[in-house]
Amino acid sequence: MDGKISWWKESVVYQVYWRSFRDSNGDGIGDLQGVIEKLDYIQSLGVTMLWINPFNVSPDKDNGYDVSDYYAVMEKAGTMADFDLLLAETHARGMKLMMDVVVNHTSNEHPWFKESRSSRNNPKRDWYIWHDGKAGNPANPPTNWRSYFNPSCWEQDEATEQYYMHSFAIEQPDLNWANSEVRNEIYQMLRFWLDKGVDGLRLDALALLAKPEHFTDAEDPFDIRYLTHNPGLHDYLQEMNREVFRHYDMMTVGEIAFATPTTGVLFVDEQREELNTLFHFEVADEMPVWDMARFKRIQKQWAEALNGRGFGSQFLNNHDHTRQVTRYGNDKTYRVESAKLLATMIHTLPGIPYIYQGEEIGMTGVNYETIEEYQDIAMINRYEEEVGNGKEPLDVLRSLQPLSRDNSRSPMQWNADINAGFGSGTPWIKVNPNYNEINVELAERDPHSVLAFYRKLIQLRKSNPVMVYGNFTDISEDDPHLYVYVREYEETEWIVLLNHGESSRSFEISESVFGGKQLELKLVLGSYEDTATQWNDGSQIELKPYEARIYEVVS
Ligand code: TEU
Ligand code: CA
Repeated sequence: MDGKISWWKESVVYQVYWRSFRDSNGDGIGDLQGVIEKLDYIQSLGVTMLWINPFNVSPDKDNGYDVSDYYAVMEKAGTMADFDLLLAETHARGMKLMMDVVVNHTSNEHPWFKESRSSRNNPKRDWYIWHDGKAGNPANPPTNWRSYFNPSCWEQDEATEQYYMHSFAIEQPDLNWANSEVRNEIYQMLRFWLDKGVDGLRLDALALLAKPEHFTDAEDPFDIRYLTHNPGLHDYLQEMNREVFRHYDMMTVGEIAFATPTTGVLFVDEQREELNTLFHFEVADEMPVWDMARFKRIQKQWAEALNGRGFGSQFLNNHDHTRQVTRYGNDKTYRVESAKLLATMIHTLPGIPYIYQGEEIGMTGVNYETIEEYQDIAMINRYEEEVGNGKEPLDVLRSLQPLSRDNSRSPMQWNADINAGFGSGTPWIKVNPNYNEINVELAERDPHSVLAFYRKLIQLRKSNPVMVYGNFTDISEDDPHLYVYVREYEETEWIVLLNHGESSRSFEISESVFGGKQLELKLVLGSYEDTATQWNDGSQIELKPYEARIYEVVS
């Protein structure tokens, strides 16, 4: 990896889903003051940047991803003064702040949309995507396309009889990026926040900005890839870079659904001047359960595609997925061990590591008993659709629970007090009943906790550029449980050994990989306590269940 050295590549990002983090005023909803209260804790982790989910004014149909005023703070979150204080206090602690901006769509209550829908010849009509019914028949939607959250991405509007497009909920109409007035409004809005001192932008649903060239039926409407990666997308991003990004010392990360290594590199190739980094979803959206062979293939292909050209990200879940230890580890017998193993992997693979709040104490997914306890619009709409199609309600509930987005949205578990220390009011979403055993206070008292291990991993990254800039070589090939790879940078060579399995396994480090030299290894970090610090006897390395080790090659 011979790309340039940049501060943002050295980031470790902590994602704060503020409404579930800490409620400062007892109304049951987390808020910006709550984040401020916990900034010392966040700083104590060693992370360099916070990603704050959307807090702009919003009717909150999709937890803030439906914005009705980009220039103000929603009441639940607090005030603009709270935001300014959060930014200042974050900076005062030597950390940076990344905002989450939603530019593919607005809320249907945004004044732009209200104008746009008011008549066919309103000056803002073209700011959204309006179409007649199929073959001129107002009774038929223009195409058979689905949205992420509904059976159709089209909603007919009474006033004008036309349909508007919404890639997500009905209350989230898509902006028309082909219209330069729209683009300029968005650029101006981004500058407003960057001028305040925001250091980074996480750009929501970017793959969807450009719409399909032809509005014709899809062969398989369930394969919604047609909503993404359409012609014109890269022109918009290059323009956004020229108009906004390059004028600030900032970091950008694009949420790029359905990016493959081949298409993904086009967003982050340093020569192309679009984005700094991206999230791809080949794991979190597309790999429902742990699959080592598949995961290795994904990592290898991305590392090859990005090598020397651009920079990626590492995460196993965000606020849209179930928690990683539940989905990809073992959240019962090996909760602590598997949480440490997954953490080691995310922090040692190439790319910027993202920690989703609560992951650092090994929080687990939830299982609410009834559909009424779920809050997520994606889950609720899908439930209604399937029950409406005649399926057994309980079967539908059971089938949707494992991947429900609410799995990661239950309140942060601070201690064993009421509501897990989240706040005094009844939380907007139920706490996970396991908060008596899994919480920050307990983790702080235990030197072998998941939390203590995260702190060590994060510190390592700060003093070892090999973790950021090192080359990546997988030396475990197709072993179904062991993942072993080498990172190499200048004179430093690290070997990472991970046993993603519930029995002990051994690995022989073939010396041919290291040019036939007699290996001597020094332990950098191990997830079990009793690991010898030196290894030089040439025998196999034996790893316990879910054990993770990082070695430095000394000779
Ligand atoms: O998610 C958009 C997205 O493209 C999906 O791939 C997402 O990963 C999916 O919901 C997983 O189940 C973003 C936000 O992260 C999400 O919270 C919003 O609901 C969505 O955009 C609409 O703004
Ligand atoms: Ca509150």
